[in-house]
Amino acid sequence: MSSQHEMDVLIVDDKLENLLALEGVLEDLELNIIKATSGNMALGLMLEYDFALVLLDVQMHEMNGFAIAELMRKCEKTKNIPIIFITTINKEQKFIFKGCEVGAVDCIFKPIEPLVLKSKVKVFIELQRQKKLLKEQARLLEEKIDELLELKELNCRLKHISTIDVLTGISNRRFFERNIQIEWQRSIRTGIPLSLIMIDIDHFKAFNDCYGHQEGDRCIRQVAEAIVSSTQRPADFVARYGGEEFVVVLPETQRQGALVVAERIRKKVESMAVKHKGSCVSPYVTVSLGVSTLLPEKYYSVEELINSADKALFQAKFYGRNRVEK
Ligand code: GH3
Ligand code: MG
Ligand code: MG
Ligand code: MG
Repeated sequence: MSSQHEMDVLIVDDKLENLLALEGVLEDLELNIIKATSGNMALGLMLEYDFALVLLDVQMHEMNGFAIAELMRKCEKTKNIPIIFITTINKEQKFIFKGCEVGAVDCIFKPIEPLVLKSKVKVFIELQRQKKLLKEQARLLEEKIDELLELKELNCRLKHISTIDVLTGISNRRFFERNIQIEWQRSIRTGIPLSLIMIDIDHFKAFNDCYGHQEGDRCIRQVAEAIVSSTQRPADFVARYGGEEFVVVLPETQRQGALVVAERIRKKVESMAVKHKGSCVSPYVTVSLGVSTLLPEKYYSVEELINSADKALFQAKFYGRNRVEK
C-alpha cells in the first residue's frame, strides 16, 4: 500500500468533504492517507493495514468516534494505534475525558486550524517512526545476540575439542600443560603437595613391529582406558603426553598416595593381558611409571616436577620396566 518509509494514516469521517479537507491539509507531510466514511469501513481497513495514526471524527451517524475507539481497544491488532479525535464539542469537558478514556492521544477542535493539525500529526507520526525504528533495532539486536550465543557455544566446543587427544579421547598435552599450571598455583595456595606420574609403554616399538601400527593404536587406547579407570578423585586428570606416554596429575596428593595410584595403574595394565610377544619383561603389555611429588615453593617450578617424574620413569626402565620408581 505505502512505500517503505511512508506511514499509513487513516482518516475517518462520514462526510466526504471533511475527509477531502483533512487530506488537503496533510498533503505535504509525505503520508499515505486512507479515507473511511464509516466506522465499519474504518475497522475493516484497520484489520487489513498497519496504521501509524487514526484521525477520528467524533460525531458520525452510524457509529460515533468513541464507539469506534472502544472497539479498537478490544482488538489486538488495533488497540495500540494512536487516535486523534476531531470534534466540535470543545465546550463540554466530559467529552474530552471520554476521549482520553477510550485511548485518544490528542484532540483537535473544529473548525480545523491547518497548522495545528499538521504539527500534531507530525509529532505523532514522528513518534511512531521512532517506535518502528526502535522495534527494528531491537529485532536486529536480538538476532545479533542469538548469533553471538551460537558463536560462544561453538567456541566452547572448539576449545574443548582442542584439548582432546584424537586417538584415545582423553585429554592431550595442551590440556595437561595448561592445567598443571593451575594445579601448581592451587598447591602453592593450599600448601598441599602436588603429584605427577609419567607412564610409558614398555617395548612399544617391538609391539608395533610384531602386530602392526593399527594394533599399536588399539593398544594405546586400551592403556589409556586402564589409566583413566585407575584414578579415582574428580580432581585427578590423565593426559596423553606423547606417542605411547601418558601423565597423571594428582592434586593434593602426597608421595605415598601417588605411589599407590601408580602401582594400581601398573597392575591394571598388566591384568588386561594384551599379548606382547616382543617384550622380554612380560608376555603381556606393561608400563613403566615414574612418580614425583613436590610442595611448590618459589624456587621450584612445574618443569622440576615433570623432570623429576621423567627421571623416575627412566629409572623404572633401567631397573627392568613394568615397575614404579620415585
Ligand atoms: P621402552 O620400553 O624403552 O619405552 O621402549 P619403546 O620401544 O616403547 O620406546 P620408544 O620410545 O623407543 O618407542 C616408542 C614407540 O612408540 C615408537 C613409535 O613407533 C611408537 N608410537 C608412538 N606413537 C604412536 C602411535 O600413535 N601409534 C602407534 N601405533 N605407535 C606409536
Ligand atoms: Mg461528523
Ligand atoms: Mg616412549
Ligand atoms: Mg616405550
